[in-house]
Amino acid sequence: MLPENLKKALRFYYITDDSALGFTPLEQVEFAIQGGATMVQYRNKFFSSRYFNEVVSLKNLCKSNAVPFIVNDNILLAKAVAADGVHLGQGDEDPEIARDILGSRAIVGVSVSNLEELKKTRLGLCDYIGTGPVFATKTKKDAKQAIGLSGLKAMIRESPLPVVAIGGINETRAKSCFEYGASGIAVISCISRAKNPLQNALMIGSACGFTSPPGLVYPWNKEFDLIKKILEHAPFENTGTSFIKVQPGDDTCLFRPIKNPVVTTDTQKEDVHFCLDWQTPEEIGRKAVEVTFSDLAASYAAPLSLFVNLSLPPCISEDMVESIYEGIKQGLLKHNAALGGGNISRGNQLSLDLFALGLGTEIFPARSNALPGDSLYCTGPLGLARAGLDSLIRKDTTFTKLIEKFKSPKARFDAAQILAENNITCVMDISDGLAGDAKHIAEAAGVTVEFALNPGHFDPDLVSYCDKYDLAPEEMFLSGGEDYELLFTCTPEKFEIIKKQIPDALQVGRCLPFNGKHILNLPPGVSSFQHG
Ligand code: 3NM
Repeated sequence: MLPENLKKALRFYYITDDSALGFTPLEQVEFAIQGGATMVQYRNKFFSSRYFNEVVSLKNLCKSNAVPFIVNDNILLAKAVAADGVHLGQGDEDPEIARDILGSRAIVGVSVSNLEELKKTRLGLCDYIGTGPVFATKTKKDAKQAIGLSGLKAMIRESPLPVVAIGGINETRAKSCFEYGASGIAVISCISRAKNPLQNALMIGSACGFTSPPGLVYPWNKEFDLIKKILEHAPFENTGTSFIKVQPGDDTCLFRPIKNPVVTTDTQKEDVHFCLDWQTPEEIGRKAVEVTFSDLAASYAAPLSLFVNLSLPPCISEDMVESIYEGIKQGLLKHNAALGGGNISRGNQLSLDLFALGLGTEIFPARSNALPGDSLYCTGPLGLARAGLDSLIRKDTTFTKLIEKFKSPKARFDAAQILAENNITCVMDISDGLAGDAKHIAEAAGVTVEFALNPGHFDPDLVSYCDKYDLAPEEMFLSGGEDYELLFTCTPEKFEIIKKQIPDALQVGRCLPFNGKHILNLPPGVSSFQHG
């Protein structure tokens, strides 16, 4: 999780009570989230497998409310329910094991009750510390003596990580903890054992500075209601002419006959192509449209219609699905395309399968049209999206242009139009990376592509990013995918004309008669193999 998101998530941290008489953990968490809880930890000192389904339901509820879900102590349970992380005590397993099993993106928290423990803890492997008890508590049987606000202050001063205050915290004490510099407060009994837990949760939320509690969102479950809702807002018309004769709602949709129909498909999968930690559901929807339409741009086809099959895990809320569709709608409106239909089904992972129909022209720019003597060009700088993704993985949000390029690529219809006007007949979009995509051209056209990169053409932000992390910009340029620039071939004379209209266009190589190898001049460490 990005540091700024983590700080927000730590603010109101609810921990489930394994000994509350009145309320189940699910009820407790519902109250907490309604009060504004920003993080939930499942803590059950009597855990056994009979509680597994309870943990899955809690995780689903949290995910549908975009609240990170952490498991106390039990790394394997965290892994089994795909929790967002784990919280470890001093006597629990080493944070290194948590990292090995849960990965670098997991949230790893650790309890630290004094400065000696702070020194001993491998903080570099952790994301935050929980410190307490700040005030006396009856909830944790083996709690140490309260450290008070002065103890909290000392810990905050020494800790390089955000500090969450825990132990005996109520609304008034929460405010004091924030005044002393805590990033967050963690509570149990003030909600779980309260006479009016919702009221207490709301008061804690208000002490955390939340003025309007978010309300509770339930995981989606009714496919047809959701489809109906989505269809109410979808664009079905292309302004001007409508190509769809019968709109979705029937089993199929009927198109008017068109000349040169061009068809393409794409898939966007959670944790492969996008990540809900980094991208909002709307951004995911918009990007899905752009990347699918990018294939149409590369074929000189105007987008007409998009079909979307959504596969949803149970933890996704209806709100999230509607936001994904809101992003899709924005993408469709931008390109004057219509929703042709789609389907929603249950799956283990959030994924979008997309299918697009476009109106082609008389020229179909095929990869096989590259000729020896042509040079190889792209319509803009490469490697930016890969560097943006890399920076998100490193939790470095300073390179906003690179991150933007990863999150919000643009299908280059503008450049495609200029290439079409210049009768360029070999074009493809760079989705997998220049090295691999150029190889597709070489193979299809039976030529050898010799790379000829000019380091002076590398984007300055890419260069500074690579300098910062000791990375090779040419490697990002050649193998980083998802820039969605267009790759094309033509004679150097024709390129002179095109360059005037697409000033960012640049040469990346030359096409030679096939000499036994499809690719020449690939720097060591860069592969033309596609990872998909
Ligand atoms: N850990 P309440 S105090 C789980 O000091 C826990 O590390 C603590 O519950 C620590 O909000 C505590 O009901 C119990 O006091 C917190």
